[in-house]
Amino acid sequence: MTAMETPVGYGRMHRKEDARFIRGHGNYVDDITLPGMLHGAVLRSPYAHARIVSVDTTAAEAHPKVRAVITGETLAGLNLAWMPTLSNDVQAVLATDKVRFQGQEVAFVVAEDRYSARDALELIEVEYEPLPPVVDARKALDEDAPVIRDDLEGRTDNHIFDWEAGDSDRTDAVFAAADVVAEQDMLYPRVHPAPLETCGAVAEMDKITGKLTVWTTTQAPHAHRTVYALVAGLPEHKIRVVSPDIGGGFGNKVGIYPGYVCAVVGSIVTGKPVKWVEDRSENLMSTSFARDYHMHGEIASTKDGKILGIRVRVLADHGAFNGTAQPTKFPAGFFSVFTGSYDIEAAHCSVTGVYTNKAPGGVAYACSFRITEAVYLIERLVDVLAFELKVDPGQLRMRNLLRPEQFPYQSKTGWEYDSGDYPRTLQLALEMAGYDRLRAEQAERRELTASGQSKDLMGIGVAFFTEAVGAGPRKHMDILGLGMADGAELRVHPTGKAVLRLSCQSQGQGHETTFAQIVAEELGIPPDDIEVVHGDTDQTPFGLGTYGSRSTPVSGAATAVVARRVRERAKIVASAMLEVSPDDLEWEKGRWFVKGDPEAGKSIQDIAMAAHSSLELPEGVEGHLDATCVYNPPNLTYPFGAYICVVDVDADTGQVKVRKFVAVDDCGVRINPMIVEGQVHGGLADGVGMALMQVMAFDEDGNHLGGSFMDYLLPTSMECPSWELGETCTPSPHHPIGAKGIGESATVGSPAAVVNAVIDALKPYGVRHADMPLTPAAVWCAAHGRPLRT
Ligand code: PCD
Repeated sequence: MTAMETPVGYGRMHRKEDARFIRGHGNYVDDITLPGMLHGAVLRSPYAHARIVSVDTTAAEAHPKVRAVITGETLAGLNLAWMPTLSNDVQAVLATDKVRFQGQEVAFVVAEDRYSARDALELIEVEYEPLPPVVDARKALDEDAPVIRDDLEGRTDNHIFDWEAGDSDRTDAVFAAADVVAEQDMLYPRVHPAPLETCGAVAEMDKITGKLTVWTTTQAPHAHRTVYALVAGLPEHKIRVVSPDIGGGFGNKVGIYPGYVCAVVGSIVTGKPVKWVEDRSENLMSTSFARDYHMHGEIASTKDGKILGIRVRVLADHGAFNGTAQPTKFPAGFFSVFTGSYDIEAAHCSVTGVYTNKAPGGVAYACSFRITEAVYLIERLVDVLAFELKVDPGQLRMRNLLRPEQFPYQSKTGWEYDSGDYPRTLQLALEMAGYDRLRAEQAERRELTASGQSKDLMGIGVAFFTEAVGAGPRKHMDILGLGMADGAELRVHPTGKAVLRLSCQSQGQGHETTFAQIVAEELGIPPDDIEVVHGDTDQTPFGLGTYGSRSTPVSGAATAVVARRVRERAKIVASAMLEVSPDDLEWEKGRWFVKGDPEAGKSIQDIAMAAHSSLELPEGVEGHLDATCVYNPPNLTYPFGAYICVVDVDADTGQVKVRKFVAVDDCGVRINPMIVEGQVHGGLADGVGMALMQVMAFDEDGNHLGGSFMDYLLPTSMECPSWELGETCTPSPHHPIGAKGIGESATVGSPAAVVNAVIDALKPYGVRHADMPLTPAAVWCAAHGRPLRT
């Protein structure tokens, strides 16, 4: 390990939380054990679509260790059989009428131990009447398609919504006048966030105090508490949601799952704490999936490669309940950022959402609300255009990128990109990769393959992405009516140590370190002297939580603001201590001193003690050193990056090896470059997984074919090259410290780079596109013009 200085403020610094994580002292939901705690297990539907004729729990109830069996009927009696989803739909907590996807929750057993709870599931008799399922989203709107949501009044089809963005007339006009139009169907397959820690909850209802405490895997503890209060009619101040250490979220832990609600009901019914933790298959089969976008994209350009317009039609498979996570006004999330990083004249998209008999969700898995789909679409389209025009995809991008002087840039679909210098970032990536040398090597290789001397194909993929992260502003963005702003509170103790309380929630990103670094940078208090408290609604201010890489853009801003407020308060205290006017004081990191007399100064630690002492403060100035802030972001932040991937493809087997990957990211000011690099490494691995290995497949009966890590493949170090990272820095002009989010950038940008590389390798075969995942079979079939049988 390289030596690392501990800076006061920004810079590389080992993560404070790692001391407990790498020694096995993390405290996850499943580590929580309470006296008298019982264990819950969920009975799940074996069918994708079936009517429930009857549920007989007699035998399960007779099991000696079973304390309660809860069914949809029990919940219906409490008015809890259905709960709201993040998209203002409803979802069954436990099924009453029908099951609508394989793995859906049907009953909940509470027993003395986990094994008995599981055993008793087998004693429940459910009679099902199977119904034909809708598996293929493209058939969901057929005349004769079975209606999945007959629970919704007046519902006669599987249509959820139509949504559009951009100017369709203008786009049509631009297309009509263009020299070149290329179009491409592409599927962003259903994938899953698959965090290492599955979801779970421990619920404890204290009947004497009336207080409900829920320790749970949530990325948004405050929002969950409000939803519990509204749905169950419990007083909000009597609910405490605690999100302890979280073993990865990736969007999977944004929503509320039936198991959480059942644990709460189980505790109310039995009067004991109830723990429910799902297993791996349950996580993969029933919790929030991501993507599942069938896209038809068109790109128009002049004959010399100036991109003029983009037109897109999307069919979105939302599963059995519309539970996608995004701000209310955006049913397709931020998909309308699909114009990407290019200077174009017009754009339009229309998105149709449909129900199918699959698990609900549609979370922004490592993606700010469907931006991954948008980036993949545009970056594939640009390569399709390069293919048609027979030009280099790197040069085609360079020619069309937005120029620095165009920022702040108003996109054709309504976004205001805050800042960027795209050509510089792409140029750096091309140089780092040795792009020209790579192309020369590829040309030599192609000659060898053409003359039959080699079977090795080489591909070079370029992708450039722009993200929009850090939702709100709250005026435009809310989830279930809760505006997207976040709070921070800072308190400096008499001895100069501090505690920072945050509404956002770390799932492994290192907030205990980076947020302490923000305070350290602003106040000069060493990061080790700052305790970061998060994930407990009793101890932290209200806010909407962590997803969409919003912690740094929103809570990070709130943190800088509270630290600056404390600094201003410290100035008044220092002026009283030094008996000078505040206007005569100047700040340097960690102390206020008298202008022109640097010796006469007081450190922040001295000031903290004085603020709590008997020192006489000016009229109206309260003592102590505290501040609070609710930060309502004026705009999103727009990180961006240029990625270059090099692959070797075995022409005989279709096996792809990622040889090299260069990633240049720009997330504005970096608080902790080491953490930023770790975030990028993780996201790049995700991208390789999605591009080459991952898909949630279903058979024609709606059986889930990816219920274990034997079938749903996660990338390991074996599939990943040694990442080569570069950096440019274009600060966000509206963020107090100029930072933009980074947590999801690499997952957003990398799939397109990998796919572009593989398709580039197959160019000698005339291949222009093939859908992810590019498994050996998919690559081989694409190269040989055969249909891929899935
Ligand atoms: N940073 C720095 N600098 C800058 C930015 C940032 O330093 N400029 C750092 C911070 O502080 C943190 C990190 O980095 O620590 C990140 O950040 P952000 O971007 O802000 O983000 P956040 O909010 O914090 O987080 C979230 C994200 C997401 S969203 C996801 S998916 C993922 C990521 O994060 N997840 C995860 N990453 C991660 N990691 C880990 N380890 N784990 C996890 O789970 Mo979603 O929407 O939910 O789907």
